[in-house]
Amino acid sequence: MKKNRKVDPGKERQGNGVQGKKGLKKRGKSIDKDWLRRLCLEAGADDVGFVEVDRPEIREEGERAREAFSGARTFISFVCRVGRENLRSPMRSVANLEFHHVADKVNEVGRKIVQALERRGIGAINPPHGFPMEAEKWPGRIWVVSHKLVAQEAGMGVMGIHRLVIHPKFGNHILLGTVLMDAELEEYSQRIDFNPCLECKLCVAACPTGAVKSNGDFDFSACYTHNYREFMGGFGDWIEGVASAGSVRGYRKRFSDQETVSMWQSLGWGPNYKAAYCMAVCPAGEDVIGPFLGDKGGYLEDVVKPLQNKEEVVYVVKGSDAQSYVRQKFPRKTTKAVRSGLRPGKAEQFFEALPWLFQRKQAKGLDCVYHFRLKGKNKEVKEATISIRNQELKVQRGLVGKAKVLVLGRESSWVGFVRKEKSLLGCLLTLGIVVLGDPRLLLRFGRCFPS
Ligand code: B12
Ligand code: SF4
Repeated sequence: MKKNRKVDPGKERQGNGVQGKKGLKKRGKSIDKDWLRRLCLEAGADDVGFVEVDRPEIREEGERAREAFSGARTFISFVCRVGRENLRSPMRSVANLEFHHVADKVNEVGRKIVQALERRGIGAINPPHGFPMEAEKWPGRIWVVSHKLVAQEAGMGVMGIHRLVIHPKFGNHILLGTVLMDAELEEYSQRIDFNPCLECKLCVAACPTGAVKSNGDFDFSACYTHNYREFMGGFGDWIEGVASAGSVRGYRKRFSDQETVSMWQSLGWGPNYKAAYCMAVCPAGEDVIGPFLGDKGGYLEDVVKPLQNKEEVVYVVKGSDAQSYVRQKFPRKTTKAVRSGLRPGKAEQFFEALPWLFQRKQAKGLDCVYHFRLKGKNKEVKEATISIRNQELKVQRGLVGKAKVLVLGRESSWVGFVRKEKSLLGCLLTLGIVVLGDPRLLLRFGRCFPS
């Protein structure tokens, strides 16, 4: 085993004395954990943990980290607290102010850590808290590092039913940051051995779209379509609405004056989230739990009900589970049918995105295996098996087992149809798409993935 030499990190190196990355690796320099922890807390973090980039549990994160910073050896995962009451206000401007402020803080703390490390000859980068992201990878993974997965490994908390990381002390009222560093530590942090989630399901009750399920499932499409209406795909849908409106009257028919102002506000000031109610209501965490344990009924009245009863527009995709959910559960909210803006550019993205778009309720009673065999531009064949049974979806690469429906054809035709740029009839007539099996089963398939 390589013997690591402990560095005296207290000393700042200057001018020519700064060690390059090469020297650092050659000497197998390791950093003192307590010193690094102090540095991060002084930079403004509320808690911090450290994970080796090649930890097998988060292999993909390690690979992505090296893509962004080839020398990456250690993840520094840190959290910054978010003001709870701002988040809980039914006034979203109040919540968004806090979100944006803490997001800036996370970026600033990351930057301060990087600068302090650099001054000591240690290379490091701080990927963004959220935005900007790698937009050219859209609609795939556009983020550099998954802060949640690293945070869990660093012992910063565990993802609750609502998929947010709950810190044992601060609860889920935190935003996360990660610094990638090219030095190693002698000792790394480990996951905490309990889940602070109480399984109280208040997040399920508060979510205006039904995205948070009581069994821990998450309807990505429902959350994304509403909460992110003024981000990425939602913004794209609005722009397409503007382009196709034809006239001022046409535009006004589609969009209210409030929507225009809201979009302007998001563009001018920074995109505004529509909800985040799951985060607002979560009572877990040592510092947070008191009022909930003291008076559960009162907590429900004061924190959960005002959000449930808020009169507001909820953006949903037509025919989605969210559309019927809002109508049933929230009589004071109105739905507006929009497109999510999530659409694939190639077959792989289509297969990859199916789990994010899958609408369980629409799949009721469907028991079918579909085979897709699509030919790409360079004659490359792209195959997948998609099974829907008991309202569960399974996507496998290649053609597996027997299928009731076989979809053959050109990748460009199928993707064009999914993107609503080509009609199915046109594709069938030109043999761009050939469907073998009961066409009604293909229609049912389409209804399971509205976008
Ligand atoms: C993508 C993303 C989203 C997506 C997906 C949410 C999700 N559950 O992952 C959407 C747009 C819906 C979203 C919403 C919100 N987010 Co967000 N988001 C991210 C981002 C960029 C990556 C998350 C991630 O790692 N996903 C992958 C895995 C780990 O997540 P998962 O839960 O297992 O997977 C689900 C989905 O992500 C999806 N999925 C899985 N893989 C992939 C791949 C692709 C390409 C896509 C599109 C989807 C997808 O399917 C899974 C099941 O439905 C991070 C920032 C970052 N760089 O890490 C912030 C982050 C997770 N978000 C955060 C916050 C605060 C929110 C919101 C509260 C936003 C708001 N202010 O309103 C809501 C809460 C929704 C919720 N309950 O999860 C915080 C969470 C803090 C915490 N305490 O945990 C983060 C860490 C930002 C930060 N730096 O603090 N977010
Ligand atoms: S609101 Fe309740 S169920 Fe949801 S994550 Fe928090 S503790 Fe868990």
